[in-house]
Amino acid sequence: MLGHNRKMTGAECLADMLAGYGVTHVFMVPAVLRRTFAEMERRTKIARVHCHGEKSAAYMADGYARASGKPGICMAQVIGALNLAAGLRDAWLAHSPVIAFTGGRDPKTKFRKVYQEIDDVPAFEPVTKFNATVDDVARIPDMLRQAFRTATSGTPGPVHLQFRGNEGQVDLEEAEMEPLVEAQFARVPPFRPAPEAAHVKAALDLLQRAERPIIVAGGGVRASGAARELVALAEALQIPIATSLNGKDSIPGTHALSIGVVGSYSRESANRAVNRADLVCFVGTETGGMTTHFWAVPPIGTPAIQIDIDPEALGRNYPLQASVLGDAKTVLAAMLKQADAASAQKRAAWVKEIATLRADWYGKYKSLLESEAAPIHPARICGELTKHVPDDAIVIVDTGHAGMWMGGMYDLRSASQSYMRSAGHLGWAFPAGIGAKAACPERPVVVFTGDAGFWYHIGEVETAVRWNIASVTIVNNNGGGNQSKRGFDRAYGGTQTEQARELWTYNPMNFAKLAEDMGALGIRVERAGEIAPALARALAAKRPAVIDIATDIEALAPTAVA
Ligand SMILES: Cc1ncc(C[n+]2csc(CCOP(=O)(O)OP(=O)(O)O)c2C)c(N)n1
Ligand SMILES: [Mg+2]
Repeated sequence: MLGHNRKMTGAECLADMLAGYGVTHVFMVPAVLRRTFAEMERRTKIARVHCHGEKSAAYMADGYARASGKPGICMAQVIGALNLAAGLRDAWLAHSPVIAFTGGRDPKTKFRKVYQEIDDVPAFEPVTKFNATVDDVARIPDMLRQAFRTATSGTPGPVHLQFRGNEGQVDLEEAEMEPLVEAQFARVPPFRPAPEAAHVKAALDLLQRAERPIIVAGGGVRASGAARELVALAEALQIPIATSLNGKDSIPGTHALSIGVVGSYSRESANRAVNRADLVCFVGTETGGMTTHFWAVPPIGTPAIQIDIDPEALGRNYPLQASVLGDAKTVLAAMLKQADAASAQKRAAWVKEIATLRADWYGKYKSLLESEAAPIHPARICGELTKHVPDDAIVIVDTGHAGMWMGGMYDLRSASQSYMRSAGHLGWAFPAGIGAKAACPERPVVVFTGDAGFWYHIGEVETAVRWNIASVTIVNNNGGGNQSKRGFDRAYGGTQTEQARELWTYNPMNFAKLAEDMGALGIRVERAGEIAPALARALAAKRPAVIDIATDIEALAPTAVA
């Protein structure tokens, strides 16, 4: 069809195409596409990272994708397919371009009770943008191109390809093929659709007329790489910025116009500011329950405008006075070009109010951020990370209390720092950190997780050591999943019984020792003053490191203000 076909095996074609797309690592549990792995070794430099579970392989691919903007590849044979599907759910929720390959049914044998086989395809449906089968070897090139095109285009997201044969043995067959790569779809975003001029003007007019406008920036800002334009527009017009958890790295927390993460896992100054606004400008956020504290912040009915690359996102949860369809970076650059900086004058009182909200928050939490308590208060870990995480670091955070502590209390100091968080799955952050470090070996990667979150995929310490993928993992070790404490208090009608703790606590554990046994650097921290030196030592070690911090099981993260 394209004129450069040649006879080759599916495995040769797949290996060449993955290398052509710039894939450096794939994450998997064998046995799937075995011949392709052999061809990768012969023909490419792709690292074939063999993991301890399909879910963590998917999380590594997800971390790889979010850190680099390049699709992350994960794989499973037929019996592991649903474990892999489970791992795609966070990528789906976070709009991360992960491509999953599985082995699957052969028409020659299906419905005959083939060993290990069920029909896996439907289970991928709710967690993918494109869920398809490769039934004929000659379809490998066009289906792989479609996988990359779909994963990276529009609002990015996961894709699943099931290759024929329980181990994807279709890769052994030969056909006339061309391993053509469309480099444009090798990373997010492949296109930057420009907005309609009238829509830009309408949104800008509203922003410039407003006296207390606020921007709520989401993950679409990071996918578009639009942080610079966002902050420049905010500065020109003097508009404060709150972010979703997924958009936390849209603006450094130390910036005077940054008011923090808004919503449920949030900073109270952000919720107060958003609820005081006379106009909310949503940029690249799906205005979901977590970001809006279930549509209470701001309340529905607050005047709103929205910028998004997905037309179906515009106005989904908040009636809009103006909507702009387009790539965030392109839209914000167009707005900046036409912005009337003189209009900033009328927002001087609002900016002062924001400064007061900022100062009040730091005043209220200073003693916790600097706490000398032993066992250590988790807020102190956040305070130390704000000060000591390197300028070019990627910070990766688990969910639950980890998401609350870090979302609310940690500040990025510079525009060159990145922040990624679990979209809801406990246990995501540690493997995601391995994937992120694989994608960006030159950048420091610092993971923050609770102990319950770390237990999930602790076997992957061995994987990180085997591949010398030197992420640094900080375990907020309080001996249980203490986010559950409040919920069980409520369930027991106020105060839970002593026995109820069996529902959410564990045996004490020294994760530093476990990490050392698996070949990583392990550092145990029991005094707040030891956190910064431990981080410095772990980052300098250039090998996988686990910092186990003994923290207070009674410390509960502040809940959202509405
Ligand atoms: C896959 C999954 N299962 C269950 C939960 C519910 N959950 C949220 S936080 C949490 C406990 C977290 O414990 P830990 O990681 O130790 O953090 P801590 O709250 O103790 O700081 C649980 C069970 C979840 N978010 N994801
Ligand atoms: Mg815990």
